[in-house]
Amino acid sequence: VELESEAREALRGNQFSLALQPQIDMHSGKLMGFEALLRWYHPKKGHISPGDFIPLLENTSFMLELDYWVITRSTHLVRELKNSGYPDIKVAINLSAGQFLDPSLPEFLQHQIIKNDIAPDQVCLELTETVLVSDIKRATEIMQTIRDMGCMLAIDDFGTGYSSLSYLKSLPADYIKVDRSFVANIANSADDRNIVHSTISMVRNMGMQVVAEGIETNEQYELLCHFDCHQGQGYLISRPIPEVNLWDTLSDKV
Ligand code: G
Ligand code: G
Ligand code: MN
Ligand code: NA
Repeated sequence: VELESEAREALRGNQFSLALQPQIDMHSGKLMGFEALLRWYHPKKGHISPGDFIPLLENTSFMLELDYWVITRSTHLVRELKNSGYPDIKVAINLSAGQFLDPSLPEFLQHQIIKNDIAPDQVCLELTETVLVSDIKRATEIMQTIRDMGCMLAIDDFGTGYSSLSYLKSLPADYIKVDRSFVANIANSADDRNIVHSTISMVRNMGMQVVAEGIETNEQYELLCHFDCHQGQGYLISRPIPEVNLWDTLSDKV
């Protein structure tokens, strides 16, 4: 409760920002988009990790407000990228369970897309398996609504939850993000290598694409390429880039 009022204060005081982690096409190396990651810089406590504050805010009314701020900020960033000569870059936004089930989400998203004059498929929403299993029927309906608008959907942290393969088959998703705990061990664990390889084949056969998370070594990158993984992100490619440094980084790299 104390954290909630502190976080409200922080949003008003501009203590929240985004860090953008590049997502690339594994084969060409081309920059496809960025995952937007929330950052809180507290004037006294310094950086507070989302892993620490998001779970604590998750059941507060403020979490929704913060989530909508992330959407507003991320869609505006896509507009700024278009203005700066990067017309096709996508942004991937992490959604909390509360926001995904919030009835005003589709309309809010639609409004931001129109306001910024960006293409709906430049916005990808990342959902975790926990969000989905809470109410799979309702979740599937909302996913369908969002996809009908033309936005993209990704299943985040894939493999860490309890989802079954039959449920994967019925989900209207575009991307499956293989959790970094599997990627971390593909070079030294035959089991994890097999899991990742067969997940990629299966997802591909279902008409979806795989994004590998947490790529840290060349060996991991090469294995994933060899398995025909579509996209990847991780420290090897780039750490999340603070929004204020994004423009310098882009002009250096592209
Ligand atoms: O950036 P970092 O690795 O510290 O993120 C930790 C966790 O916080 C990750 O699971 C990530 O998905 C989550 N996260 C980061 N940014 C956001 C956000 O804007 N909204 C939500 N709901 N979760 C986020
Ligand atoms: O749960 P989610 O996948 O949204 O979490 C993303 C988090 O993972 C971000 O907070 C980011 O800082 C972190 N991350 C991104 N790339 C890597 C990586 O290569 N290695 C590790 N250990 N963490 C990463
Ligand atoms: Mn994510
Ligand atoms: Na993840």
